[in-house]
Amino acid sequence: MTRVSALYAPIEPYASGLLDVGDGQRLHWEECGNPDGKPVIFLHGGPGAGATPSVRRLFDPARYRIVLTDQRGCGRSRPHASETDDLTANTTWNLVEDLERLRTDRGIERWQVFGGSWGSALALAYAETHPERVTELVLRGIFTLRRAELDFYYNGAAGQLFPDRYERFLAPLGGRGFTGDTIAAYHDLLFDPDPAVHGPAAVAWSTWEAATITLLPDEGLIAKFSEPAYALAFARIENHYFLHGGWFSEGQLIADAHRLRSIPGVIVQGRYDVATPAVTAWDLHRAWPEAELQLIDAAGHAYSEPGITAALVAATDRFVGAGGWRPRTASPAALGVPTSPTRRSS
Ligand code: STX
Repeated sequence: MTRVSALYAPIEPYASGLLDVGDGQRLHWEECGNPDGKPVIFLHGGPGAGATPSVRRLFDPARYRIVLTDQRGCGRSRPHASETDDLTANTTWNLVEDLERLRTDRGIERWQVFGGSWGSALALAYAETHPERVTELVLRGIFTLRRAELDFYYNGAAGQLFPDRYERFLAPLGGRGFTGDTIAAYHDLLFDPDPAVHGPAAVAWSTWEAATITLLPDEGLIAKFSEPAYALAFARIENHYFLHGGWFSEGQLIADAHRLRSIPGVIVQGRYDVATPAVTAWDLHRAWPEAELQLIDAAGHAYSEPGITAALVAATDRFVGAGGWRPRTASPAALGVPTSPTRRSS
């Protein structure tokens, strides 16, 4: 039977729970697919976006043991960042430790690490810290939180491509005349105790992202990101991480990419990604040439972009299917050749 979508059929978890990771934090996790399959951990974006049921479908459920978790403060993890403004125990390095706790708690020796956007940053931070625990890396929409990346998206450049949406993003800061650092200015609004201040700011912050991460507008995504509690947790967590540069030294994730060299990797990047422009994927590829870079010509940022979904599923299929498969080394010159994700049948 030929599948119309590149995604596998929807599935439900066979196990789930809340893991106490200390600091008063409980992390929601779930497992689906095949309990005896190849382990993979899915790392969601934002940070603060939570894992959605549709991402289960990126992996062959007959061959993968698929682990999803909601990172601290979001999704079904508790406390939810819409209910607390104390994010002191919510940093990249807390999340890296949480992944080790979850891995050992689930009895997993090594796992594939799959992450998009912020999830790619967390995947890199985790793999550079614990490379021996990572069987492969599948990364999408590469984000490393360098100052230029944050400035591009939040301080004007992306606003030149989306002037209508950027004006709405600037509205809580006084409108188009605003000239400071939007990340710092938004921090004051998002952590203001008055719901009349933090509520509209959270929706403006979150809908800027929802409106700019797809190549074509996705009204359903914008509506989801406008929901007040979702928007507040998402905006607070993202802002907190970006204000602190992810607790990375400038350029750290790419400078330390030499630690990944023995890990098979695939990097999937949309050509028209406005949130995490392709230069970061390119810089990562330069630092880690053994990984295969696939630049998808007709795609923005989101994993739901058709060409991106197909490339990601092809990557997870390859890593689970062919024993001994190794990525080809893509030279920059070879990347002039467009990648054509193949339609497969099942
Ligand atoms: N945030 C980038 C990020 O991680 C600046 C991200 N952007 N959109 C997403 O994640 C979702 C696809 C999870 C909505």
